[in-house]
Amino acid sequence: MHQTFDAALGINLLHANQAGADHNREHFDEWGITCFNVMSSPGAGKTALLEKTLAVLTNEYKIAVIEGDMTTELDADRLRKYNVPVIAINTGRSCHLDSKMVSGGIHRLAHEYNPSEFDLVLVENVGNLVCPAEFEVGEHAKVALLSLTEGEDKPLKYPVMFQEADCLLITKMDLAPHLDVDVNQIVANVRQMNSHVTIIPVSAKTGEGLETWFDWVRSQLDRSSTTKHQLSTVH
Ligand SMILES: Nc1nc2c(ncn2[C@@H]2O[C@H](COP(=O)(O)OP(=O)(O)OP(=O)(O)O)[C@@H](O)[C@H]2O)c(=O)[nH]1
Ligand SMILES: [Mg+2]
Ligand SMILES: [Zn+2]
Ligand SMILES: [Zn+2]
Repeated sequence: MHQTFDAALGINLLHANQAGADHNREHFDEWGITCFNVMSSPGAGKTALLEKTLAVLTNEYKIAVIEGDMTTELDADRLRKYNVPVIAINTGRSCHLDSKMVSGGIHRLAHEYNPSEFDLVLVENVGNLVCPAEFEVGEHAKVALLSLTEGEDKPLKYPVMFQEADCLLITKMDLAPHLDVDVNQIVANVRQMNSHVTIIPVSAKTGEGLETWFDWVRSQLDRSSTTKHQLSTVH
C-alpha cells in the first residue's frame, strides 16, 4: 500500500482520490453507465477476459474500455479489434489507476461520443494485487482475478483486493490438471476474507465458466437499469 498522507502537500491522498471517484460516479449515473474496475496481478488474464467479454457482450450492450497500463498501448490495441472505444491511460511510474486519471478518460469519452449511449465501461487497472483495490475510480463493482498459477495463499497474503471484490474470477482453469493447486482451498481462503463475493472459476482458453461470468455482468446491468427506472419515476 502507498503512503496515503502527503506531508508536503498537506492532503490526505485517499481522501482526495475519493472526491474524484465520487465525481466520476456522478457522471456514470447521469449517463446511465455501469462501470467495473477490473484488477489483478500482472498477467492473471484481465485482457484475455475482456477480449472474450467484448466478443459476446458487444452484441447486447454498448461498451467502452478504459485501459490502464504503466507504458505501452499493447492491451488497448488488443481490445480495439472489437470495435469499441478504448481510451488508453499510461500511468507512468504509478502502479495503479487513480480517480483523476479515470476522470481524464471519461471526459475524453464524453468529448468524442454521446456518453448516454453507453451501458458499460470496463476499466482494466494496472497489473498489481495491492493498491488498485485502495483507489476507487468511481466504479459500481470491483472485479478481481486470481489465476491458478499464483497459489492458494494469495487471498490471505494480499487481503484488501479480496475483501473489496464484488466478483472474483479464478482464471486459467484449463491449467488445473498441470498444477498442484487446490481450487477448493483458493475458494475457502477467498471466503475467509469475504463471505459474500461471487466466485466464478473461468478459462479464457476453453471458455469454461464464461457464460456464468456473462450472466453476472448482465445481472449488474439489469439491476442498474431497474434503479435508473425507479429514479426516473420518482422525479
Ligand atoms: N492457459 C491460459 N492462459 C491464459 C488464460 N488467460 C490468459 N492467459 C495467458 O496469460 C498471459 C497473460 O494474459 P493477459 O490477458 O495479458 O493478462 P493481464 O492480466 O491482462 O496482464 P497485464 O495487463 O500485463 O497485467 C497471456 O499469455 C495469456 O495468453 C487462460 O484462461 N488460460
Ligand atoms: Mg492486460
Ligand atoms: Zn466532470
Ligand atoms: Zn499503486
